[in-house]
Amino acid sequence: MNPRAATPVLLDWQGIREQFPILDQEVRPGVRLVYLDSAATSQKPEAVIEAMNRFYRKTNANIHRGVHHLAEEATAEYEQARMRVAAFIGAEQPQEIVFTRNTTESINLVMQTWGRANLHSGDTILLTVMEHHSNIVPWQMLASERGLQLEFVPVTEEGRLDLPSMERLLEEKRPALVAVTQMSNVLGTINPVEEIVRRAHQVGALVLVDGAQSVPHMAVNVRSLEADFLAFSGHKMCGPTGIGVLYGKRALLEAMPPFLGGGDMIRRVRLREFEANEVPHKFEAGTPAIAEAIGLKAAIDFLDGIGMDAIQSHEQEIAAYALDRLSEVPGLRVYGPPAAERGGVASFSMKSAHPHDIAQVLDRYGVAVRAGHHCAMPLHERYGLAATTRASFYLYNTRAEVDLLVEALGKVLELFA
Ligand code: C6P
Repeated sequence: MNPRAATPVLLDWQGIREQFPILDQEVRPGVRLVYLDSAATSQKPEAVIEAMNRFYRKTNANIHRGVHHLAEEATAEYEQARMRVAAFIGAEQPQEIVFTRNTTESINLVMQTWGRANLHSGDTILLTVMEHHSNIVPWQMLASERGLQLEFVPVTEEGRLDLPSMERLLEEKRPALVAVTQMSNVLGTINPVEEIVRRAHQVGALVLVDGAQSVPHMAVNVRSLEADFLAFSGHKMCGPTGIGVLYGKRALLEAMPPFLGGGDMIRRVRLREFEANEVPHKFEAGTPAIAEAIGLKAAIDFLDGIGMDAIQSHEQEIAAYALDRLSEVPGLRVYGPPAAERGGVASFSMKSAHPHDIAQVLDRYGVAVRAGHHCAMPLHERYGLAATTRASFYLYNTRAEVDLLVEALGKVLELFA
């Protein structure tokens, strides 16, 4: 992991951008698309679209079942995707990679299996106020079922985790689990997860890291993080929707009960009992997202080909430029820390206009942003807000697009003055 801006790398960013066919279009006659909503979902390069296309044209078959040629090829490609994911995040073994639908399902898997088996009345789970609903609601569900305590690390006015409070909560509450996002989808804050994991382990807690916004944008290595679980989604990292990842340390995964019941997750079934399959298949019941796993592998090949440090550095450069330019807009406040401590996300409010109105006006100029609570209502409440407008950047965005955003915000000012 590289929390700060890496050394700028000179790459052909325009050439990289041109590999994303969707970006080359007008949303209305004469209005070019400016896509600033990659934190919601990223666009896909030709290589990913082509890998999935090729699979359906040449290799499509169900996996782990047939003995015929196509079934064997499809199985091999699916398992190669698993190996590629393992290598990408520095997992020791591919068995530590469970394919899910998305980050949300990965976190729910941990809640339903590890959580149900290990958490009991009176146990504490430590979360933070900046979590996405996916890393709050599952724990609320388990807490009400089991009588668990939920504690929350506060967020400072500047958008950082309040680490002295976290320290106190770790010491006093001795949580069984700490579940924390590595990068906020609203503030862009990159949290010091390596340090958090180290401290949590010292008080005997396991740590689940929500990597939905970090894994697509920076180098994340589970061995240096030492996280027990890491959850992320393919669709935010140039891959397809419908495929997500749960990394878990092998010994933990081995000890966890299965998740969904059905085909492929079993070794043997009798009328009144079953024997679970080995990891990771134990957690992958039914026909999985085969083409999507292959698409995810292509996405990782694409990202790695550029280099995660170069991608992070490019996005921080765009984010720094965006923060500068946005500071010129009267009455606009951006939430979160300085550019060097954040990824490519800028959520803001304007005195004169409602976030949804801002997003609608921006859309007239082709600028795609997200407005709302971004599935982080408690964080918005922390700032006394119901909603913000969010611009989020990825490797294909340019300074010129930031200029178009700021220009369109000028129109918002004219309209709502
Ligand atoms: N955030 C956003 O616009 P899924 O939907 O399961 O792929 O990812 C859930 C999720 C979990 N954690 C964080 C930090 C996230 O940002 C997200 C998804 C999107 O901000 C959609 S709400």
